[in-house]
Amino acid sequence: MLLIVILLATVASISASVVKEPECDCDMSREDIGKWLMRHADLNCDGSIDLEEISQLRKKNLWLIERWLSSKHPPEEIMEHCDVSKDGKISLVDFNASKDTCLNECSGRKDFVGYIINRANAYKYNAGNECN
Ligand SMILES: [Ca+2]
Repeated sequence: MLLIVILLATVASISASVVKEPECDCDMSREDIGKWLMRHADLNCDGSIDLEEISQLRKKNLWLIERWLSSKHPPEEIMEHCDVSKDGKISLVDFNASKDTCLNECSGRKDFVGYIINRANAYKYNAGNECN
């Protein structure tokens, strides 16, 4: 009996320590965002996203006031959070491996989809230069 109580207490404490992300009603999964990035933001088709490509993505899709607001988070900061291999480029492997630091919050993913991806799709950002 004591063993069962200890087992249940252990299971309860493990369950309580697991923090689940609240439901995210984002239009795209993080995985789909990574695929979109590699398909549409990789301007030189080298299979990864560099500082210049991040800058272009912002410059072409954000309004002036939004670019000014986003300047609090320069491309170098994005690289710091998403470039796991630290080679100056965000590959799909980097993106998939950085789920705890790069677009890790629902609000960030929703903003990225709303401000960047939806607009880029609307006017066909990088149309005709898609690598895959
Ligand atoms: Ca690239």
